[in-house]
Amino acid sequence: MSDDLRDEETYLAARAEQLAARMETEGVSRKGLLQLVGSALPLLAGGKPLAAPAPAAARTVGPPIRKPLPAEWFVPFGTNAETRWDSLAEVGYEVPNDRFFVRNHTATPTIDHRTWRLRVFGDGLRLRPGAGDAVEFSLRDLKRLRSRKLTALIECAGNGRSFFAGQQGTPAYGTQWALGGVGVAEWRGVPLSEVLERSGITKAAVDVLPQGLDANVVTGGVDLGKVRRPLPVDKALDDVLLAYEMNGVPLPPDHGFPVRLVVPGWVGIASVKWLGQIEVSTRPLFSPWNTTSYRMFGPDYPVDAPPLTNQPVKSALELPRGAVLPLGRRTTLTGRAWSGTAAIRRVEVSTDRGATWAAAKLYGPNRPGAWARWKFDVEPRSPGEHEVWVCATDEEGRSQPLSVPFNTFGYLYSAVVRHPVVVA
Ligand SMILES: Nc1nc2c(c(=O)[nH]1)N[C@H]1C(S)=C(S)[C@@H](COP(=O)(O)O)O[C@H]1N2
Ligand SMILES: [Mo]
Repeated sequence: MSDDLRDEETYLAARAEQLAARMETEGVSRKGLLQLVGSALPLLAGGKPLAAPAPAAARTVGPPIRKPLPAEWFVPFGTNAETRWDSLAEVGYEVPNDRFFVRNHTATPTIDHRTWRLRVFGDGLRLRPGAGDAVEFSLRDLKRLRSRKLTALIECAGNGRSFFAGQQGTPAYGTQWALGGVGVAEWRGVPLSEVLERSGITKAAVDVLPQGLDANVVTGGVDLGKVRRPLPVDKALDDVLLAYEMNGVPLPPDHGFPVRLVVPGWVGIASVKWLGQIEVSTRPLFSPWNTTSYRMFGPDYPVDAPPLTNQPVKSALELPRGAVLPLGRRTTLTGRAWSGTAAIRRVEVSTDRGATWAAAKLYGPNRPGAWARWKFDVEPRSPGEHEVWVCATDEEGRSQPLSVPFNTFGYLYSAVVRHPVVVA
């Protein structure tokens, strides 16, 4: 495999070709793949079998999410729960751990940090003679390495999915999140690059495959195995953190205790929780999470569209939908805006359904890979039902459109969200 695969674009193109080749060897035509995906049957699951099982055993007992989910902070969706945006009006730049959204494919596992080990293996490592077939790190080993703090946002690729139905009349398959599948925290841990270098990563490595210790994901009668999603080596060696702290305390069970990845700017699925092992490979790797899901499918996308990487530009109001704004009195609307690629340049607000826009005031930190807070004064003069529209633009000029092309799984909804309010 050529070194060119370390370059992200070449890499993605090569991977798309490999996917197409795999589809052929597995007897699935391009049209057939579309149909499969349309009916949400993850038949292309798998990829090559894993070299070895994870060492630490995880048990699952009790409810899928461990922490309390009070109705004033969360909207629950089975194994997932989204943060209520109106509850963020009261909090600072970071979302406190007890309000941070949870996205679990199965359930939060119980992991004993004393026996937990991170196992790094694969043909992309040069292992010391006599070192066996893998390098292992205990939690104590990781904590001995120099730590780094990283304020970063994690957002589910499906965040905002419900607006495909609600605003565009085309419901998408999956959890019907409003906008609360997102949060910013201050993470602390060890750069993934440090752990990969210490494990002996070679120049020939192109893909890194982190895998969680939570239960296998079974869907439609098909066992997809453990949650795992290949990361190009460029990204893995860039800004990815192996986090063991969230907002100054050990990672809570629901957020990946004892160690998770934090992959800044990328779709949340990249930030694998309850990390158990990392394969380092000289060939592109596949899993259901970069083949049959977390890619764009649908009539507006090519069948070999690449795996999703960065999140788009979005914004949200810290206000309940249908909130009552007092007639003739000044009210300050607040919210946040973010982009998977850059800091936020400006946020504009319209109270006349897009006819005119006015700039909101950004305040506080405005970090790439996290979010910017903003406020906007309104003094409503006509009673009745209105809408507040918010449009953010990032430092690279990406803006929120008024609508976005449909995709089957409803990923990356970045259009302006029309927020209903009542003036009375
Ligand atoms: N092992 C594992 N990692 C995982 C998941 C999972 O189900 N299992 N869900 C992913 C998805 S889809 C998202 S959006 C984020 C959510 O992180 P959070 O629950 O800490 O908010 O974790 C990712 N990491
Ligand atoms: Mo997600």
